[in-house]
Amino acid sequence: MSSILLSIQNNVAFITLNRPDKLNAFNGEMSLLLQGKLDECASLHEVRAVHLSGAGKGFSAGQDLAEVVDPAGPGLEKILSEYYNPIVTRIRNMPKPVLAAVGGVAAGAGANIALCCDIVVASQSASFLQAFSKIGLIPDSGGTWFLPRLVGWQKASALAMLGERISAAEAERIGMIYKVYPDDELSGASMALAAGLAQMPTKALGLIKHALNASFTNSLEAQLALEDTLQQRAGSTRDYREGVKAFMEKRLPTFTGE
Ligand code: T3D
Repeated sequence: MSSILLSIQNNVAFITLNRPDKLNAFNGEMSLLLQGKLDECASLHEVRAVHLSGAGKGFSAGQDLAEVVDPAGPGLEKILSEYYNPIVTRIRNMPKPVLAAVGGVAAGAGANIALCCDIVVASQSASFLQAFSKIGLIPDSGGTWFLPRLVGWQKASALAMLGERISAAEAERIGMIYKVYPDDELSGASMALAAGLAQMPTKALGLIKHALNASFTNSLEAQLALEDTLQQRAGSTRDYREGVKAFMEKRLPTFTGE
């Protein structure tokens, strides 16, 4: 069985991290496979939202530590530049929403791959852990970039340095994730969210992502100019015309992602 599964239903691509006996820890093969599936999702027109989850009881325990102690394994430099960084940039640059459904522990790179998604939901029993400092590393896979933006400098420092495991409820409370659901409701709720996203104006959602990606490094003036440019693009879509027409006709819009 492949360590990454992909199925597409009703315009949603379901990607599953699939090494459940290893808590979906990433090895090189799995990282490269995930990159390939993300490319597929980005290029397939029928895919209008991506749902990322883990098989079994974890989301992902991050790097498979058995691989890093293997003398024949990849070195640290390769692990970041060839495995994790391209995953994070693919998720952030994909012009479609990516939702992470965290149904168990998300640790190390596993946590930060979840946190780089556009919307993160979790089950009540899920947990998040910047495991890096426990083994003498620093948060990677964008952790030092996303964490302060999500939860502020103080919480980010504490989470990164202490490496404490925090509950999904705490992650929601501090703004690290969007929402927590009871364990038996996560799957249905996250699929419904992804299904809803897949019926929305896909190009506008991609442009929202583009604007948010730039917002923390732009000046206000630069961000206003970017909004202006991107709004012109959104305004030239079929979905914008349909949204306004449907509003005027007092009916629900039918968006096609065009
Ligand atoms: O050089 C580099 O490493 C560069 C790469 C950096 C990116 C990274 O992601 S670094 C961070 C790597 N991840 C970790 O350090 C997390 C290590 N795991 C844990 O701290 C705990 O396992 C968890 C908090 C994730 C879960 O705890 P718990 O009590 O729910 O489960 P467990 O019993 O510890 O783990 C279950 C099994 O999964 C266990 O195997 P066993 O004893 O049943 O055969 C455990 O060894 C295995 N496992 C968990 N995490 C990993 C792992 N095996 C390999 N790699 C792992 N990361």
